[in-house]
Amino acid sequence: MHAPMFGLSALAFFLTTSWALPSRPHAFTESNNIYEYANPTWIENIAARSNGDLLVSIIDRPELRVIHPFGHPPSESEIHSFPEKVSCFGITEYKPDVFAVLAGNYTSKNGIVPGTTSLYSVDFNSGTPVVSKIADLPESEGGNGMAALNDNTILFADSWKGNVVKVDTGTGKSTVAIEHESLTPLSGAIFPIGVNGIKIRNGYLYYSNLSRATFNRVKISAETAAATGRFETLTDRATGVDDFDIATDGTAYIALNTVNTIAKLSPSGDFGLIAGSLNSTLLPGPTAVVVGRTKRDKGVVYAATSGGLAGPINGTYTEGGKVVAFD
Ligand SMILES: *[C@@H]1O[C@H](CO)[C@@H](O)[C@H](O)[C@H]1NC(C)=O
Ligand SMILES: *[C@@H]1O[C@H](CO)[C@@H](O)[C@H](O)[C@H]1NC(C)=O
Ligand SMILES: *[C@@H]1O[C@H](CO)[C@@H](O)[C@H](O)[C@H]1NC(C)=O
Ligand SMILES: CC(=O)N[C@H]1CO[C@H](CO)[C@@H](O)[C@@H]1O
Repeated sequence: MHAPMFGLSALAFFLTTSWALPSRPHAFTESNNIYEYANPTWIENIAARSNGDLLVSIIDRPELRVIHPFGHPPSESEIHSFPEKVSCFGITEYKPDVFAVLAGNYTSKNGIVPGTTSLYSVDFNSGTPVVSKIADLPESEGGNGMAALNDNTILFADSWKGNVVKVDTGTGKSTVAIEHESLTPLSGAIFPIGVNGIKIRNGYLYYSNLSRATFNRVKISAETAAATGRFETLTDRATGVDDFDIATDGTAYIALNTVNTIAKLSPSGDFGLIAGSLNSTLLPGPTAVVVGRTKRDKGVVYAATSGGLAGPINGTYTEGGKVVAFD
């Protein structure tokens, strides 16, 4: 139960054989690498559009980009660059084909500049993406993962303060929605990052906490996002945990950034490593995960990586951030 479910070579075999199945024609290239950027490029977050395009945010440049995974070969381009910012963080869809994106000033050398994060809207409905600012967030230290409570309310994780903030997309007003010890950074941690990724499923807010190595959930109000139940830690073995996604069957796929691995937490509570390993170059520094949402990529889990910038493979190897698909 605690051990990896299968090793790297078994996974590679699984990937190459499953890609060749006729039920999934032309969906992907033979390789499980969908797209790899130049080194250095830290992909921070990933979200899927309803047409299958993958939106990725870059943390070492203030860019939101798009990868077309079904192309031959897959291609990518820039959606928007935020010249008034240094980095891009979380992405979440809050209305059909309208995404919220966080951008602010973060560098791996100096960390976050408190109060520099802003929330933007990126609307794809007219064909050409229309970018507008929803709100500046001067009271937050910085924003990270995001989830939409409804089409007028966005929640984001302030990883450094260790709370969850809600933003009214109409007025731009932001207020702290959830505070609890399990959201806070552990004092003395190497990375003082508390709540990291967040997702809302079946009335629960699921959240990871990097410095505490936990994956947690709490029942929240559908109107106010206030916690209405007890805070449950589902696993405290999520070393290096970053962002995650939850499939329709309730399985959570969780990026373990510093150990170069993707873990899986089943609805029954079984936790195991499913892809990558500490010294493998399959997934250097996975940061976020998204489950495919079209017919063509049903059952596919995409992982985005930092290229190992926070912790090079065997202490030396880094590469450009990439998006990898597995089944
Ligand atoms: C944030 O970064 C932008 C773009 O580099 C810069 O113009 C701005 O002064 C920075 N703000 C702070 C408070 O560091
Ligand atoms: C990974 O690499 C490190 C540094 O080279 C080494 O100490 C460690 O034993 C390796 N671990 C595994 C599981 O191969
Ligand atoms: C580190 O890993 C990279 C990628 O697998 C490999 O090319 C390199 O030889 C390794 N270096 C050491 C010192 O193990
Ligand atoms: C591993 C770890 O830090 N676990 C902590 C998770 O958060 C709860 C508080 O909600 C602590 O009690 C655990 O020690």
